[in-house]
Amino acid sequence: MDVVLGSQWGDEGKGKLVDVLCDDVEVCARCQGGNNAGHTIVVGKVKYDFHMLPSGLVNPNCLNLVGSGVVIHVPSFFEELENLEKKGLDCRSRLFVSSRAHLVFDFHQRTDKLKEAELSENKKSIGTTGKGIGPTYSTKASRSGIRVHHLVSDEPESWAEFEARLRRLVDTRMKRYGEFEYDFEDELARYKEYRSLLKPFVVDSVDFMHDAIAKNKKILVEGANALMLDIDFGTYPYVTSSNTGIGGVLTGLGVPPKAIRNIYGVVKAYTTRVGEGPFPTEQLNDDGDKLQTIGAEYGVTTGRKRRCGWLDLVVLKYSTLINGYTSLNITKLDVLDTFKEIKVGISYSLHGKKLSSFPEDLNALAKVEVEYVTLPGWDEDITSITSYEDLPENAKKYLKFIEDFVNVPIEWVGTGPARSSMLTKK
Ligand code: 2SA
Ligand code: GDP
Ligand code: MG
Repeated sequence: MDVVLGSQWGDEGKGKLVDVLCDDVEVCARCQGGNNAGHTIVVGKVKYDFHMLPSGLVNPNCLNLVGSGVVIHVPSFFEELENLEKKGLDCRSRLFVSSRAHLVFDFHQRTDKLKEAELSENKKSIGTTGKGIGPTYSTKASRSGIRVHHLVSDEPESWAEFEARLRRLVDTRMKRYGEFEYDFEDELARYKEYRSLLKPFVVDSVDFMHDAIAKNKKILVEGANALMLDIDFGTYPYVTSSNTGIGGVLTGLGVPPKAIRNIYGVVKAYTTRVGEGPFPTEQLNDDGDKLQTIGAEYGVTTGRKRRCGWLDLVVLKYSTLINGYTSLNITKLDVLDTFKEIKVGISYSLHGKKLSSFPEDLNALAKVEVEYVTLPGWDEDITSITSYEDLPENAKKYLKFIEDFVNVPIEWVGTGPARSSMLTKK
């Protein structure tokens, strides 16, 4: 089993690597997150946007699992499925959903926005996607959540229990946020229909994964979001609500660590972040604007402009310590083509003293001074280059600098959005 993980603040281009690797993968599994994630995959002239469904669906021979650690908004699940079908993908027989995954309801999405509005009064909003991710993981952790099996169970008492659980959940949220607009009966009626619609997709994902492992199937796990958004190791509280690092693979799929072979870290050649929170190498200047424009840095889910800055190797080193990458995919190198000089953050200082580790305290992180090295650009269009050896010398030096700094080999380099724009370095 191999794993693809985001090493920065997301949108590194994980979806594209998953698509490239899925050429000969038999099972592709999502382990955490929900439809807050967004991956764009470009195959020929067709552009696919994925949110909650695994990117392995693009490959017609690949089975796809939405694992137990994922949170599922059922209407969005079907909407995404139908959109992929409209683009010609035959998905239904290859898509499976864990019975243990938690459900996101419309009231979770409503309260996500209400909480953000509350926080914004003190200028402390997180900048969530508004997809109900935080509220759903909260109800999961407080043991009042509703899982897929609660919805689809055939036990005669299950529907009444589902209704009671949902009512209790809505009542507690109304107590917390006041009487927000929400049509309980309408939501309940819709779920009565979703029951039979969702059922054919539902599996015991522990059996599903362990059967695939026992049969030695080629499995790829697709991480969503990224390490710096991890609920434990990211820039808390400006994070998402799941474990986006390697830990989330184990807890989200119910597989043992020894089943994992390669851990691929996806690293954008610069850094982006959507939403609020500290970002030490952010460039609020022409360089940042240029990265944003050339990189077409807009959120796939919300359309928000992504904040942009230089590559931060302090972040990448921290991320490597936690996730243990066996190799890296540097993506969007082509976006740097026209920069005369490229900066890379290599250390942080606080009050004049170099820090030995990534600060957990956001007051400290907000004040760090970043030490940069400046590397020469290559001033050449690399988008039509087809082999790693043919990259300009300065581009190779840039890559070597990253490799040496984090001591992890680079295996792939992205030079454009298309599936074919991926150089392999062996
Ligand atoms: P949430 O909605 O509770 O998970 O938001 C919490 C924080 O996590 C960030 N987050 C993301 N950051 C980058 N990309 C994400 N996916 C979309 C994309 C985002 C979009 O691929 O572009 O379209 O805006 C993603 N999802 C969550 C979020 O910005 C908050 O900082
Ligand atoms: P993910 O969430 O990590 O899968 O990444 P996203 O799909 O949200 O964002 C990455 C964006 O960059 C997508 O629009 C991709 O099509 C695009 N992309 C991926 N790799 C490359 C690359 O090497 N060069 C360029 N120019 N674009 C890329
Ligand atoms: Mg994304």
